[in-house]
Amino acid sequence: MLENDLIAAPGSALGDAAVSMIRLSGDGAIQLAASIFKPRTKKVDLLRVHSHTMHLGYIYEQHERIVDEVLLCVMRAPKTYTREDVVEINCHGGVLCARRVLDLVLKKGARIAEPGEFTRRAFLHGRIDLTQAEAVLDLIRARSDKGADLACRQLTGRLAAGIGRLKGDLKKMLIQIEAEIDFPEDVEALSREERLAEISSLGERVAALLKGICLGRVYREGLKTVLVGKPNVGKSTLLNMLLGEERALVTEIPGTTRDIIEEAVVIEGIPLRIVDTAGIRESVGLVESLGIDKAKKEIEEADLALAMFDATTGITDDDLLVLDLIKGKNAIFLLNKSDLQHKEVDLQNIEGCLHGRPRLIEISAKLGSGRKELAEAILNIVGAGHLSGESVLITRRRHQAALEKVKENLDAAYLAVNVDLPLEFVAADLWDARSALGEITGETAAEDVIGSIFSEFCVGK
Ligand SMILES: Nc1nc2c(ncn2[C@@H]2O[C@H](COP(=O)(O)OP(=O)(O)OP(=O)(O)O)[C@@H](O)[C@H]2O)c(=O)[nH]1
Ligand SMILES: [Mg+2]
Repeated sequence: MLENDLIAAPGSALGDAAVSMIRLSGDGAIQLAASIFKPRTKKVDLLRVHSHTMHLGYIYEQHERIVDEVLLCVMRAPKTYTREDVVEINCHGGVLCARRVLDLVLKKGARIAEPGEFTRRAFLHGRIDLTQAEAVLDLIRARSDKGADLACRQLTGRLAAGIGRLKGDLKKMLIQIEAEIDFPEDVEALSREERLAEISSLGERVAALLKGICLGRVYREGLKTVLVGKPNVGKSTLLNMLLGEERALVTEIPGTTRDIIEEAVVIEGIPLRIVDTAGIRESVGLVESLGIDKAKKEIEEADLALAMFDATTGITDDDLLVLDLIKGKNAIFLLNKSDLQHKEVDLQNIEGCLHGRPRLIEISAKLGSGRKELAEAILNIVGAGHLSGESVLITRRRHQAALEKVKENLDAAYLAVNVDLPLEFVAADLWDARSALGEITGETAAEDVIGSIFSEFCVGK
């Protein structure tokens, strides 16, 4: 792959639409466009037009055959998405027009872009850092308003700036330490207390960033939430209620749901991926027990379990199986069918089993009652209540892993100062911390990490 060779790709999804866009970037983009473009106004010469201007005209093949009427935008390096010459050809919508224009530019010498290659070039040319490239991807894939807001914030460089400030402060500390090592006579040394205070204040800032991780990831990926309970307790009814449509089959026969059903729903701004599962019980037929095995696997992978109990039956042996399965998981307990008569002893029974757990929320999945209380419980679990509008949230495991490394290195540096190890040791830990920060923004990230980030992109971005 050459650094600036000419690439092309559809910039919009191919399908029936009013307008489709083909984007070109790299050396010769404007020359190629000029060779297939005939302006409506004779005076326009694409090779000379100002940067960031639009031009109406026709794309044509040899023998003057017109391929499409287009609005063509010329953007000259370096003020472009990729920092290369970029041409965007807005042609008529529909698969065919875009295909014909794309085929023509490929025939004229452009190469089809790899997924994420435009954004990769923006990164390689220093226009954006790795966190901003990731934000582009998150924005495209956002599942909720909040997720999109977070991605926008990250795109403007908020996270990058925060990391930059940490890096700057680390650098100041390192300069001081190196000076103390190299010129002990000329430099006034920091006291041990001063140095410890500096390191621990940095450590606190990193810890604060790490705190927001769970929530950031939830907004990006959705909270994986599994509906679990014995057969017939009303899991599928609850799924349908939350979705507002009859998605899952509901019958009065226990064992109705056999396979996993997963749907996305946004509750109070929190995106959930809700999974309906087969009812859990002992001794059943083969197909149902396969369903139960799948349910168990889903429970293991879930961020949150909504454990449902039936007010009309009270706690049974099957409920005990359910309680056992969700041991140690984030769970919310729902007492369903509260619209029906329930036996008083049963409620006490269930609460007896839940000691130390949050309270039981009474709902009626059938009538739709208890939704507000359930939403509140979910907000509480993800900690969204403590989120201020301005906070920077970490959304990726990659960032989390790097920040944890930074924290470890800072702790090691703290310890080294505390036990009066030579300053060289402290410096080594701080350098490691700095390099871990660089992994987040991309300066010190390994090539395969960068590659795997861009491989998530779609073609044309
Ligand atoms: N009265 C009342 N009936 C309910 C309520 N929720 C569910 N039901 C009824 O209970 C029966 C079972 O509901 P489902 O949603 O199929 O139960 P499930 O937990 O998905 O059952 P399986 O798929 O067999 O595990 C149906 O007849 C529902 O109409 C409720 O809140 N109140
Ligand atoms: Mg069901």
